[in-house]
Amino acid sequence: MTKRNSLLSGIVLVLPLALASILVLQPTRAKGAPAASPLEVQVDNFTFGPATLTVPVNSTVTWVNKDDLPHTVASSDGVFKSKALDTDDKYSYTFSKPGTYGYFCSIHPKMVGTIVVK
Ligand SMILES: [Cu+2]
Repeated sequence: MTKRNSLLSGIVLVLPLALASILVLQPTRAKGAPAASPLEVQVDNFTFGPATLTVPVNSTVTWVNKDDLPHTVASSDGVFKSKALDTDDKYSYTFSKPGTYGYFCSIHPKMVGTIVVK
């Protein structure tokens, strides 16, 4: 009886600590260094960089326009399309299916890029 009670009180003591450490550790991790490979495509000097980005399924890719004139991000087969992005504007799309997604800038169609989703 006594043994069981002390085991129970042990659990009662440890459980809140475990929960607290989860709560404390989560934000710390989120605040820490960005993910090893930021899923970001920089639009600069009429170029998408990297031109080809490979990401896991369910990744959200963000395009950032670093050029001083507008660009768009338009999927070749109409899966996604941004509005015209001014300088420092961002556009994000989440890829929920594997595949190869070619895209271009509808203002400057020679600007092309590819997202490979695996
Ligand atoms: Cu453009």
